[in-house]
Amino acid sequence: MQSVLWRACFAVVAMVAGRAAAQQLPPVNYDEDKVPAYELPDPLRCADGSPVRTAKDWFQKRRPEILALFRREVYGKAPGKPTRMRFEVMERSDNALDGLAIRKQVRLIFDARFPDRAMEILLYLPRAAEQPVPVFLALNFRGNHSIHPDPAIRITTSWMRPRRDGTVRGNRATERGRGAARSRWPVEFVLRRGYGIVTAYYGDIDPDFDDGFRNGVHGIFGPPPDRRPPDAWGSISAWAWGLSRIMDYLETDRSVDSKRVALLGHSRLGKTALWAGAQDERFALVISNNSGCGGAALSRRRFGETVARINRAFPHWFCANFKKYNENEAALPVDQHMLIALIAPRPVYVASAVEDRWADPYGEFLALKHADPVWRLLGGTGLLMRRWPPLDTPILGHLGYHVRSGKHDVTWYDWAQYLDFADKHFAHSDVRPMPR
Ligand code: GTR
Repeated sequence: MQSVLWRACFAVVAMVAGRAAAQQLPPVNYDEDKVPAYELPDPLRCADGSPVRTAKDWFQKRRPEILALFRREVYGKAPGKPTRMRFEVMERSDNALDGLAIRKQVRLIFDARFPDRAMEILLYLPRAAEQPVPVFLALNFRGNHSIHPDPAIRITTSWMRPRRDGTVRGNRATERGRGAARSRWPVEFVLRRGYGIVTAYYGDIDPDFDDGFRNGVHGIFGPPPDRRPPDAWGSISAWAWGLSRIMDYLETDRSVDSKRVALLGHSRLGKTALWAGAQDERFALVISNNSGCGGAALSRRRFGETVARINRAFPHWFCANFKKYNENEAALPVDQHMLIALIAPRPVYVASAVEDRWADPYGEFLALKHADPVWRLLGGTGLLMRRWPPLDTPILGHLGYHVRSGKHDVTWYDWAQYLDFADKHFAHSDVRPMPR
């Protein structure tokens, strides 16, 4: 009897050890002393070794080079603007939220041949505004109806991750989810500051699971799942592409000032906001909230989540080429400071949360710091602090930063800083596009 038990124990131990060996990932590092020595690629030196000395060198040579590297090696290449895209206004009220707002719900059909694959955009605009208003644009995780209890918000019918709290049943959102994410969306607060809020459910663009790229916009625009090149777009690229399509809509809406769109994203959607802002220069200001690995945090530090861990947990987020850098970050031709640099000279705000060690808060600050020379080259103020600032002490230059106390989340504190940052830049004329 005893020997049977021993054998069973041995088998379990062997199975666990075997699995660990197959994964071959070192333990997650949260110790600053164990961050490996690394050398970052220089954003201001071209692949051929020539230095970037002028705005022209940056815009005509180095920026396109870096953009191409991120497309090929990290996120994958997305198609352009679809030719058969259509917008339909589904609902509108000039007296929403007790008279504070105009509400619009617009259905964006990516391709008229696939009328069922559509994204619903929800807009709240301050009713008191007499001119086109600046807006905050951010995708949401749980459906448009989750951002506010307003009963008029349409509930998405797109796939949603199951949840035990009754807000999703059988992969479909339910009425119970109405307002469920409101702590992250201070709608009235933003409207009273004179900004609109624009949102859409990220799963309307591409459902967030690995289905071999059949559903969502990958299924419409290809490439076919069995013929995907290693630089084909992953889900982050798809969501970023969706943000550009929302911008296409905003450019047609005369109540919105499309030259003053602040793009915001949290976590995986923070990675997405940075990538969208890097590619699409129509976004005037970009905010990354706790975006971490593959977002604002430097990959080479291997602190918290690493390239290998993110690729294993979310094989559909990045392009296939990115897997070459699992446990091999030094071979990356870029690091995430260069993603931020692609947004220059437009203002960028990176926000960390000190307890969010998985996202490497200090690594997020360092990426911003190493992006700073590009703002300085282009005549911006850059980052106004060389050292990691104390907790809850925002820095507001052309580059904004804070490390908030608390956890991985979007809070009113975060929003309050973003509103101040947007006020500062949207009210001043010093954020005009640089000469080319
Ligand atoms: C985590 C992931 C992070 C971050 C986060 C989120 O599981 O490891 O990179 O994106 O999800 O988006 O909530």
